[in-house]
Amino acid sequence: MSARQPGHAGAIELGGICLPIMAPGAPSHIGADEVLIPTGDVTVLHPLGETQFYRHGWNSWSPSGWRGLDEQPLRIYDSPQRLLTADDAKNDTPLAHSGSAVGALQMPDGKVLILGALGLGTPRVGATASTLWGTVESPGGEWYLAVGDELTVFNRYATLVAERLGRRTTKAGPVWCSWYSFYEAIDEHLLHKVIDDLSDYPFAVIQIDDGWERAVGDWEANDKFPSGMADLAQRITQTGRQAGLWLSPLIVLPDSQTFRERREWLVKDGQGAPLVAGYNWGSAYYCLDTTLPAVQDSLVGLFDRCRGWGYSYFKLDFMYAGALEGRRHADVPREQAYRDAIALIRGAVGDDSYLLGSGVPMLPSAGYFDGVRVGPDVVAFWDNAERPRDPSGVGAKNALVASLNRPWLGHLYQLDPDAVYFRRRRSLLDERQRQAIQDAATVLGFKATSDPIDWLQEAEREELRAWIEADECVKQTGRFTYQIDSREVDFSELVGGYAFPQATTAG
Ligand code: 9PG
Repeated sequence: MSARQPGHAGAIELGGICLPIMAPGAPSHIGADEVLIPTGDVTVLHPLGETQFYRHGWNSWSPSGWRGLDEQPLRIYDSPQRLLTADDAKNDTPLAHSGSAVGALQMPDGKVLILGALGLGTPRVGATASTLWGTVESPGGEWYLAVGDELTVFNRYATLVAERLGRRTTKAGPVWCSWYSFYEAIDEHLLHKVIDDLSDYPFAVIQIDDGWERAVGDWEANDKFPSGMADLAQRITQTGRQAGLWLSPLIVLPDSQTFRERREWLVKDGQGAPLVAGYNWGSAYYCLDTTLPAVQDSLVGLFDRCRGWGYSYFKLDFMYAGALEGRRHADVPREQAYRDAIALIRGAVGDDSYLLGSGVPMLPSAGYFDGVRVGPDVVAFWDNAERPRDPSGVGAKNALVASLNRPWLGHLYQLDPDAVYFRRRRSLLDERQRQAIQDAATVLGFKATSDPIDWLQEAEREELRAWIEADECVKQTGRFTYQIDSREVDFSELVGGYAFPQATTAG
C-alpha cells in the first residue's frame, strides 16, 4: 500500500478528547496520551475550533510562532525572493496555516495537541478549525501525536527526534564574530587590532565572517588578507582561542570561478538550467550538486584546507540550498541529499571541530551540527519597518521572536539566537530591547557578540566581561518565561502580541 493511501481510519482518545484519525496505519501508544503513527499523510479531526496554531519554520531564518487560526497565516509576505532563501518556498501557501515538521494547537485547559515528524522526507504540519494534518514529500520517520503540557510534549517530541536523528552535545564557549559590526568590510589589519583588543576578554572563539573569501564559491583569501588565512588563524589560536571561519560551502555566486568553470557541478531546474537557490549580495546564487563525486571531493578538499589553516569552528551558512528540490546526479529525496552532504562535511572536519549551522533546515541538521541559528539576523534596531510583513527580515524583534519560539530544539544542538549588543552608541535599541536579546542568549545558552572593544564605553566593557564570565542557572517556567539564577525573566510582552500590520494584499 502507498504511504499516501489511508490504511487506517479510527478514533483515539488523548488527554480526554476523542480524535478521529485517518493515517497510513494504526496509532500505537507509547504513553497514556501519546502515540506514534506510521509515516505518510495523516489527518486528525479536532474539536478546538479557531484556536492558536504553532507554526514551525523549515530553516534557521523561517518564521516560527503561535497564530490564531482566524488570523493570517504566519509566513513571509510580499517577497518571493526572500521566501526562497528564508523558508521552504516550494510548500509555502498564504491559504493555509502550515509549517515544517511539527505543529500544535492550543487547548482551552492550557494543554496542547501536537503532531510532529520523527524523520526526514520534508514533513509539513498544518491546521484548520477542525483538522490537524501532516504530509510528507517522501516517506520519512513516524509521526508523534500527543496531548499534554506544552513544555512537556515539545521536549518529549524533540527527545524522540534526537533518538532517531542524533544530537551533538559539544558546547561552544563565548564567541566574538565579525559580522554584526563590520559586515563585509573586514581586512587583516582591522582584525589584527580587534584580536589584540580582545586579548584580555575570555572569549573562547574568534570567528571571521563573510568578507575574507575571493568569491562565494571560491574559498581562498582575497586581497584584503595578503598574509593568508593561516596567519590569521594562528594569531587567534596563539592567544588560546579557537579560530572560527564563515563559509557557505554549498552555494556559488555567478562571479565565482567555480560557477564559470564548473557549470556541470550545479543542481539544475526543470529546464536543465542552473537552479536559482536564492538571492543575496545583489544577485541570484546557485547550488552545488552534492550527490556528484567531484563535488564531494571538492568539499572534502575545502575543509581539509580550512583545518590545515588552523580553523576548528565553522559557521556554515545558506546550507538549506543543499535541500532544495532540483535535478541532481543521484535521485535522492532532497532532505536526504542535504543530510548526506553534511555527514560528509562532518567527516572531513572531524569530531573535534565545532559546526554552527546558519540557514540550515532544522530537523535534517540533527546529529551533525553542534549549534544552529534559530532565527533571522539581528541588527542594532528593533523592527524592520521597510519589510513589515516579513518576519524573516533582519531586526532584533524578528530574531528574538523566532528564537524564543524554538527552545525545544535545544535537545538537538546548541541554539544560537544571534549576536548580543553591548554598545549603546551605534545602536538604536532601547535598554529594554537590548537587555531582552542579551537574556535570550543567556536562556538559550549561546553567547556571542560582535562589538569590538574600542566601540564600548568602560561600563559596557565590564558588562560584557561579566556576561561572558557568568555561568547562570537557567530554568524555563512557561512559554516565554524563564528564571536566570534568582531573576524572573518574562519575554511575553515583547514576543507575545506579535501581529502583522493590516494586510494590503493577499499573497
Ligand atoms: C554573511 C551573513 C552573516 C549572517 C547570516 C547570513 O534571508 N536572507 O536573504 C538572508 C540573507 C543574509 C543572511 C541571512 C538571511 O545573513 O545569517 O549571520 O553570516 O549571512 O553574509
